[in-house]
Amino acid sequence: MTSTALPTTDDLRARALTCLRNIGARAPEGDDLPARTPVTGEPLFGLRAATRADADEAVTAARAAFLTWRTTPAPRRGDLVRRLGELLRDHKGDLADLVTVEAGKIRSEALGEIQEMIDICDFAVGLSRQLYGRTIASERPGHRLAETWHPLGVVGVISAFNFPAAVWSWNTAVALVCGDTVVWKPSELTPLTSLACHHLLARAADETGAPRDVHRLLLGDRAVGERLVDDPRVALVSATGSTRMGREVGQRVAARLGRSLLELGGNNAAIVTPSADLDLAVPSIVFAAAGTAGQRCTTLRRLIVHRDTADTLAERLTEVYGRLPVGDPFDDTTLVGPLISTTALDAMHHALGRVRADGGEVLAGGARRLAASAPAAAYTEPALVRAGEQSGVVREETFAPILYLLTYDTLDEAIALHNDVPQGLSSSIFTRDQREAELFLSAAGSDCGIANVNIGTSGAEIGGAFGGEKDTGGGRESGSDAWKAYMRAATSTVNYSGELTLAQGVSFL
Ligand code: UN1
Repeated sequence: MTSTALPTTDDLRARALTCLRNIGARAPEGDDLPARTPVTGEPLFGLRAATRADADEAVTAARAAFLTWRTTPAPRRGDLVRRLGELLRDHKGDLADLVTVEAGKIRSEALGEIQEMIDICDFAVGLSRQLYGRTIASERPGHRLAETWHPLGVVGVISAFNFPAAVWSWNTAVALVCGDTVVWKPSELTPLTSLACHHLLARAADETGAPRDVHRLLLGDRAVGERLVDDPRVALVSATGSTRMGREVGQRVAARLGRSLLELGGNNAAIVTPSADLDLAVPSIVFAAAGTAGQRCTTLRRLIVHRDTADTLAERLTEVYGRLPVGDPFDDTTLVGPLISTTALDAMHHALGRVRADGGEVLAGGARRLAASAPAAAYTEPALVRAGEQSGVVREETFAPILYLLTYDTLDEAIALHNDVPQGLSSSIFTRDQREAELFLSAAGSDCGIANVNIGTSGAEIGGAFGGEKDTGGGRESGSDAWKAYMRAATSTVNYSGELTLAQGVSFL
């Protein structure tokens, strides 16, 4: 552990209350949903959990709000999101503190998460004046063919603990300017951050004259989420989490012919070629693999290194892994905060056990760091592992800081190895050879939704579309034209010729 002692649970409770008070959110009350902190692994407060009836009522309210929101001009809807962005700027420090208390992120990454929210608000405000449709050349004389994008309805957002605020904002800022209303079921592990976000949005709604019910929050367990998944009034379910969860959500929403947008597991890899600049690659790899204690969906989990470079790179990484400061995420010198729970730690140790059983070797890290003052907290050294050639564990996503090192001889082999996993979120290549980079980015290269060159797999900007293929679920959120998932297109043919001409040359009457 870093030299400073961990804060006490009482300190963390007081800190969370101060943040909520600064934001103006009401203090938590109730006893059926505990708010916890991974910093000490202990409970902070009891909260009141939503019931299934609350979920039904929230959808009814959001649906009613949709009927006025959908005809509010999009640039006026942008006013709400602009105000939200301003409030996020004003309360950046408080929100980041809540993220650190509840998700255990180090301060710099927690601030980065709030910045990501501010960025998407800016993006969405611009988007509110750019919801363009196309006109299409009609095959018939005196006809005009056009598409118009309309709001979709109520969007159910189900989000995960590891980005408790930013992933909500990607969905919500975009959905709101698109004219949708939102019901949010956050992770049970991060209720305080959700309360704060919801409160700021409600305040922005009051100040800009938007209906309060454009956004509803449901703090609750799986049963509450299932209500959103199965409710035919929820036009789109946008869910972030494990592949197992997403497979169930996707199937249930599809059974009622609803739409889903899934952002699920990743098993992200980077290829390091012989021409790579290792001074650039090493810090990029360590941030992507050990940052956020390995708990990003974009975390780097596999490093595919050319055989001639493998030993040098392993040595350099081992040296950095040996001095990564693990400990209190509020301490500015810490780079690796806690895992979310001891269950996550158990999963990590189980995976490392399988690596050893399959003939692999742990090159650095992997040991638990026990804090005497907080025995329930799950601190660990990130692990650097040389994986066995055929080890099945490498193909699975373990949501913890384990980086598997694999070697290759030809780039074709590296790309095949890269794509030989069920997931397809993020990827990168470190090379100074343009041919190698272009091949990796081509249709014969990475099969992921995100493919980078000379940068790690995590830490994407909001301007691009975010999401991945295969078991990652196929959804795209955030920037580019991801907004189209939150709207429906109507195609219109207008005949201004005074004559009936049928398409495809059909004659009738
Ligand atoms: C996630 O882990 O669910 O690219 C989202 C990144 C962040 C978002 C991660 N911008 O790592």
